[in-house]
Amino acid sequence: MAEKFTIESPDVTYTKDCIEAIYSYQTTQVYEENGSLKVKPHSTRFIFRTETKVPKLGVMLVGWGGNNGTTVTAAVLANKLGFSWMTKTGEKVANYYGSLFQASTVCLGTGPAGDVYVPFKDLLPTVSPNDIVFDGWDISSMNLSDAMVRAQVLDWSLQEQLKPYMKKFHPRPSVYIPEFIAANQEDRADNVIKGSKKEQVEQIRKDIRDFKAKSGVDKVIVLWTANTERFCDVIPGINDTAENILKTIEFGREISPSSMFAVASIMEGCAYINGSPQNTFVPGVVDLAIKHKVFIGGDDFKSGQTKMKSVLVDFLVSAGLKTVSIVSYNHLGNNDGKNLSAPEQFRSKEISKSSVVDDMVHSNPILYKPSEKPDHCVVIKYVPYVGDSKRAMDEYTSEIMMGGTNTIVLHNTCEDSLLASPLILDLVVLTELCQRITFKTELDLEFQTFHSVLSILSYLCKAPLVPDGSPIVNSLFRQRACIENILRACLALPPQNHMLLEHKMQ
Ligand code: NAI
Ligand code: DG6
Repeated sequence: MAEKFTIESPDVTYTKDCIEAIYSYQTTQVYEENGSLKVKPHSTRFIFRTETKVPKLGVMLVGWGGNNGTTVTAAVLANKLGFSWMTKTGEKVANYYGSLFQASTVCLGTGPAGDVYVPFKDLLPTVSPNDIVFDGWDISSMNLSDAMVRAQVLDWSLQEQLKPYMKKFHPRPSVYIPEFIAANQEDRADNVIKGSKKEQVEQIRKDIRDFKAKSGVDKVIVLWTANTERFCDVIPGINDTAENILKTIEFGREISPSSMFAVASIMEGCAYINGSPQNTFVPGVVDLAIKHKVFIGGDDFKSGQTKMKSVLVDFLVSAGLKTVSIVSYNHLGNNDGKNLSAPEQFRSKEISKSSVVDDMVHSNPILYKPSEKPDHCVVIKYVPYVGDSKRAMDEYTSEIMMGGTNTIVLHNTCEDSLLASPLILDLVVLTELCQRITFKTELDLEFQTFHSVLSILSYLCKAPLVPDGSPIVNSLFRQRACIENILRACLALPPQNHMLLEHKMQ
């Protein structure tokens, strides 16, 4: 694939198959000596290699017939076919707004006329969403055209155009274990794989192979956008190691459907991403992914209220304002809201929505004592009338100078699935790109891939999954900078420093 620009540097080599970049990674090490802190700048030379051939990508969605599954499939079709449609406010044209890769830009550098921006997707060769082939599973047998109508997300005249294409898609039968999702979902479950857990996992693996063979895609990524499940207990002997999780499947012990999909994907060498909050990635699944060198990522798409929270609290705490109370209400009327009206499924969501300010609070010991945190309350209510148009109301109270308080109130209304769908595309595009990047320090003999737990996906997730012992970053702009700077490193470009020194001289 032709690059959209070339780097003129002795540190970058373009070959027929890859871009190789020598990159100087600058860090600062801090340690204590004789009661005082010593700070040492450190530089490590890395070599990054990026394969440039973009494969034909297949994406299998678990929960394909749901609001996100139908909306992302419909959006890609509408973009690919160049659809436009009339609404009461005028003509609308298919687009990928909300996607980091497709709709945001990065500053490459400065030209004679000022800063030069390119689409994020052009930094390195990436899959175009228009070329993704979709397939998937759902416990509801409804074809995707009817499921799109059921979802009530897209404008009617767009749905009319999409119907002939969408009705050709039929979700494959899936694993249904009633106690993991709300009891109110039972009447949807008419498309279920029969048999033991071992046979069900075998069937999922067969489905992946079948899709790959019939569609001719080069690789498959599997993504969970099915209902939020309850959390699983982590139990030694059951799900604590790769060996035990495989035995659990073999002997039909407790495992969630989402973990069964993760195991099947890993065994097929396919990356697996979790867009919901539950702990799919019990230690045994993580261990299995590491052993098979397969990427896993999650958890829970960071689409609206939480994205805002990870910007706002970062701003407040880094501005020296002590946020002391965060209260977040949501009401929504789609099937996600219905499922979350059950206490155990709500609890999974409450956990993932509540963890997002921890790193910001810990970063400021001037404001917070070691065990101190803001009060943080999350409420979700099911109100059928509002459908997918979720309402989120937030109140942030911070202590300001000299005993004052500052309360900020936000009200956010939007179609939930139209925020989540571009994230689904970014998750698979970024994961696929990472599969083509290897790197090593100049002291290493062999190139290596990223760690199986793909923490670079954090920007897109409410509760980022990171390798054991790695820091969890929730701050949205740090998460975005991480992606941008790693992609820049693959081109031997330094991180953006925003210093503009050349404009600060006499
Ligand atoms: P939805 O309820 O419309 O769709 C979920 C689909 O999963 C349904 O069609 C259901 O039949 C299916 N399903 C349930 N269990 C299944 C299984 N074991 N195998 C296969 N299919 C199964 O929900 P929606 O709105 O599409 O959301 C999907 C997930 O994404 C939920 O967990 C939600 O909490 C999460 N999420 C959604 C966000 C959004 O903005 N829409 C943002 C963050 C997370
Ligand atoms: C209620 O909050 C329903 C949830 O599924 C959310 O809509 C979804 O997780 C998005 O959450 P957020 O906080 O990223 O807007």
